[in-house]
Amino acid sequence: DGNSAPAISAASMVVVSNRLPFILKRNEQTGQLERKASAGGLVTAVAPVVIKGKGIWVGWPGIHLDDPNEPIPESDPKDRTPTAGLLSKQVVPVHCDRHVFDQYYNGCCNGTFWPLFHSMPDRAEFSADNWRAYVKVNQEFARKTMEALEKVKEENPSATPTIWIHDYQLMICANWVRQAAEEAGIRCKMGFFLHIPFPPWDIFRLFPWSDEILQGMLGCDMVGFHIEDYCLNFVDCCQRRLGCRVDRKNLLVEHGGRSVRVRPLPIGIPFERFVQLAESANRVMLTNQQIVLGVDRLDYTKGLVHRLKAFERLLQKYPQHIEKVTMLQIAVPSRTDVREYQELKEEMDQLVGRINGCFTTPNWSPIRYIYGCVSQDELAAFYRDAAVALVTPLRDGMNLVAKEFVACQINTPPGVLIVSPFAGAGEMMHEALVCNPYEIDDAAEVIHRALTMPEDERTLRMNYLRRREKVHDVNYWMRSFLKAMGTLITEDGEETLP
Ligand code: GDG
Repeated sequence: DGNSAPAISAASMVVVSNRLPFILKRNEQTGQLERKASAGGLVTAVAPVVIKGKGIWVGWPGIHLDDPNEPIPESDPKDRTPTAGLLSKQVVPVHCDRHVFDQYYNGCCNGTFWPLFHSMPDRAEFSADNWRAYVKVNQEFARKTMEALEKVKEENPSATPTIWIHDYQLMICANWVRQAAEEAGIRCKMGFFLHIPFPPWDIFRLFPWSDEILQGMLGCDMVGFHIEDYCLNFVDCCQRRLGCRVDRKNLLVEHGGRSVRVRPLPIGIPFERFVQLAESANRVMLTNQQIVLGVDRLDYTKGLVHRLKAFERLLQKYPQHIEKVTMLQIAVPSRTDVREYQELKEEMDQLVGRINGCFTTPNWSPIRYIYGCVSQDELAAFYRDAAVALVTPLRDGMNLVAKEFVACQINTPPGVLIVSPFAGAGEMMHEALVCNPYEIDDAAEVIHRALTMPEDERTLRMNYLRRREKVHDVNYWMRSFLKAMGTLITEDGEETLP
């Protein structure tokens, strides 16, 4: 069962992320707060460890409350999601002023760090006001994390708590926690994981307060990234910006009299859960069509415009695919308050309209474009029944869609994965076809090759891809994090470090 708790645990873990693992909504009729589950792989893997080890999750509840002391509701008795067992006392919500939060989240996180860390500096805006808001919100998260730390310590005085801070929204949180914990005489271990790429020095140095970011991350004992390239970029920046002594071979950075470990920890997916979803989902009703599938948040890093143009080029160059192949693109609305995202939506609408207008016949349209979210069952069916998955971001930390697609490929013969070398996933999924999304002509060639690939080659490639993801699933990732922290508890007690 993909939803069951993994056989790993960590006592007193405090997870800190921008969002809580569920969001709060106010019921219009009753006026009561209710939990609304989020379905991501991260929550599936991490929530059971927090629940089992009597830990706490710190994060923004997705709503601005007039009374910040309004209690968090317990989960609904009918709730079967991974966070159902998370008691309200295991949740510490972070509240901020609406305006400051907007400057922090839409401004600094998504208007600056997101484009910059994806090596698109021209899209980044640098604002001292937004940076001040970022500092303020991180400080508030640190204060709440300290509260959580004191609570888990009370609950289990003999354990050494592990604090796990997530992602680019919280890069400068650690030092305040470290300081407060020292003053309170609480020993703890701190780890950080970045879900997006860490850029090379030449890009990173553009950020006016880059030194504070590095110092913030180095407040942890261990800093994790998806792949080694990002680790090396980080180590390089520490050396060049802060003058730290570094060890590139063992991935260590010396800072403030401590040695900080830097580790590649590629995230995985709940593999078995996706297999089960694919086994039970209904057939996709696009008879006699080869489906070329794309699934993304509507984000300029995902290369959606390039992808549509590549598909258009395919139809121009290889008209034999007309009426035989349909591109199905799901684009989930994302960050709709940010201008760049509104403009991208416009551009996509126009491009889909132009290509469909150009190629549509009385019986067929080349592109089915869904601007919205589909259920996980539907998603699994699309993954299963697609002939080709196009995972062609311009830049992507890892990309889980590539992994979910191969997990769901249970039909024989299977389909083909096309992946960009600029996604973390492209680094490890060696048996996929590789396609540089910037090169439209070549991308069209690669799609053609995928659509016409012999069955035995497809089977061979897919078998290898699936085997790797099955072993390196999200629980494996969770375990690797705890190992890297030296806080994994196995049946025979606490593991020590090499
Ligand atoms: C960040 C990094 C890194 C998508 N459409 C629907 C839907 N999804 C789900 C997918 C997948 C997730 O959203 C997207 O994950 P990605 O990894 O592709 O991308 P980001 O959101 O940018 O995530 C990324 C990740 O963090 C983890 O570290 O891999 O590089 O950018 O799980 O299944 N789910 C449903 N309906 C949809 O329409 N239910």
